[in-house]
Amino acid sequence: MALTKNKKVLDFVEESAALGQPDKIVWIDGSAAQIKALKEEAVKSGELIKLNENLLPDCYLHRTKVNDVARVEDRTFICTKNKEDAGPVNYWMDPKQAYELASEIARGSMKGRTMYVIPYSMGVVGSDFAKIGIEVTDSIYVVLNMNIMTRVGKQCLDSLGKNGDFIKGFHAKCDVDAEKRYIMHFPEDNTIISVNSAYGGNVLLGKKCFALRIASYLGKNEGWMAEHMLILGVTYPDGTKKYVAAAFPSACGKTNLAMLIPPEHYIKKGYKIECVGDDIAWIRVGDDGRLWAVNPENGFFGVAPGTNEHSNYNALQSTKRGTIFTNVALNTDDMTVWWEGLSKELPEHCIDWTGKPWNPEKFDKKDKSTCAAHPNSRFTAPAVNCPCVSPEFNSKKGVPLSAIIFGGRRASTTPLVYQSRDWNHGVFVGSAMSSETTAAATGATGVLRHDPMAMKPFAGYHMGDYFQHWIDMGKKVKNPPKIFNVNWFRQDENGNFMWPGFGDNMRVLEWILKRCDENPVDADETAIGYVPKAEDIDISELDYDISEGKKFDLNALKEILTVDKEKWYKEAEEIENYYNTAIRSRIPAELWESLDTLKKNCYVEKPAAKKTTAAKTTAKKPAAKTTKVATAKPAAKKPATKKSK
Ligand code: GTP
Ligand code: SPV
Ligand code: MN
Repeated sequence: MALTKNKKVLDFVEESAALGQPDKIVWIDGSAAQIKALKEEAVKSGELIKLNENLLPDCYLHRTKVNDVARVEDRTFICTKNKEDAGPVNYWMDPKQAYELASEIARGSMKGRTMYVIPYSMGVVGSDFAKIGIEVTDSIYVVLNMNIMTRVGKQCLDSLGKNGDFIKGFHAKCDVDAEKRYIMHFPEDNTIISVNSAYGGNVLLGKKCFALRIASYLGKNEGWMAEHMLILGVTYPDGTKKYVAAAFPSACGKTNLAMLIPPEHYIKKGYKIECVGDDIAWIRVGDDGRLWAVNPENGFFGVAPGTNEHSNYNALQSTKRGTIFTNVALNTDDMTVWWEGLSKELPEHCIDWTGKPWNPEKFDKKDKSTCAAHPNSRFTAPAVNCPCVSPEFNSKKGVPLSAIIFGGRRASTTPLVYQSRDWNHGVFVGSAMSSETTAAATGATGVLRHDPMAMKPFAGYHMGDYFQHWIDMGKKVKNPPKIFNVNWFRQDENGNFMWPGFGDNMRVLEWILKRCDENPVDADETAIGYVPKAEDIDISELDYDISEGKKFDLNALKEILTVDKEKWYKEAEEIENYYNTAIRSRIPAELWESLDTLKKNCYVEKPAAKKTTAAKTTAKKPAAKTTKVATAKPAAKKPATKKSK
């Protein structure tokens, strides 16, 4: 029975049913009894495997099809009326064509099945931040995951009232045919359509589709921000709390940083880290002129491989009850789960993520095809399970941000940490982010690619406009957070990580927050921004072997704090190339200015280099955008030569 009188909701459900033609429609009210019954049904059909009730109470394993294990960026579309509004780094489809294509694919695909109607809220129901979505789906897996990841149930419909608007989400598994898989976004219609997938980010429509792609578009129009960021709180020995948000690309350490356990001596002094969110932040300007952030989600959809007691105790604890595991291995000795990195010992009797018996003797760490768990296998765990979940997790007004941190996987060039000179320069630093690709999306891994603000796959509109929105937001905040960049992934010549990472990232966080103090700790001004004096990062009681016989020490720290001007000049040229060839238009003048400064700062005159200095150090921006920049600074650049399109 319908749970609402909201005509718009009823119409959407009716239209969806007319398309999918399910045998039955079930409204999800979010009650424990209903969820329990759905779990039982999914176990019966084999969609879920029940795990050991004593060791992992109320936990289940789900395996997806082997062609359906990650987000599919090349099949993810932004469908705006004007192609230019989707921008150059998104895939675009004409909305009319997209609706037709989706209808053709989904028509009748729910025959013989049930269509579930999931009313959910991103954000605490009834708070200023909260937005309601309705997802219809023919997958129980989706219902159960959405029930963990978002706030689901009748209260969401109640908060909509008779007339309220919501984000429409239509999901149909169809045949899980990769060739006909489409994840479509219609920001101008508040609509999302997903067909032929049954995996995480492609089908849990509240997450990336709504809370980032649609929400970033809403945020631009309404004056707030939707970002791919964790949010954490640091408690100091005197009880003071400070909050930071950090944007790292997928599988680059957000969940880990959000839940970190500080080194022993910090804990003894009384430091504590609390997790507000591990993936998404919605950010608004508060009455006090600061930026305030909430995590709109209600659970964690975290990367399983590499998660263990030592690397991320809090995440592991979060998975101990009420969790759904996707594509991890099943330990048949005790009906628990396993993944690479969970323990040093390999389980003797295990079924791999594809459902086949796994032979530990054939396991080769370097060969992903021998892995028991898929590299992008995940856990869906309720946030309440997390031992370090913040008391502010359910706060309606969110938490005030002292710092925003950008970061990525960079084997070289990018130092452990540096601070931008100001907000606009910080926006430049975010826009210039590159990171090595990971298993979170289909395609090659380990390839360096530009991923501005970790939003390349998630900005629901033109990337140049997105940069402009960041610049504009800076003008609205009286007390903006300071902006930093970190890199936990610097490698030595043999490919060893030079920084211990994980809990030890606390040492960098501490420096970052000291830079946000009224009387900030000193720093070196370099070509790229402020870099710590090595002595100001606490490396006491640190025991880390970079490689056999090479311990991490002050010299190693100095090494990963160095800024190599030559490398950075190349980096600047690369950023310029990215601006010019990938983004092309709508890039704010302020970013060109920062790029010019970077080039100038890093230019090292070589004996062989003749009188080309000026030409070399001036960013080549499209002519249309130059006027402002060219007159902005006395260090006048040569007029740009490149024509804008
Ligand atoms: P998404 O959920 O895809 O957005 O990923 P995420 O950004 O939350 O990444 P997560 O914290 O799950 O970490 C992904 C991978 O990076 C895991 O294999 C971690 O073990 C590894 N990792 C995280 N933090 C660090 C670190 O500080 N150093 C190193 N070397 N590896 C890390
Ligand atoms: C990411 O890839 O950034 C994720 C996983 O958080 S997914 O929900 O699949 O997008
Ligand atoms: Mn993510």
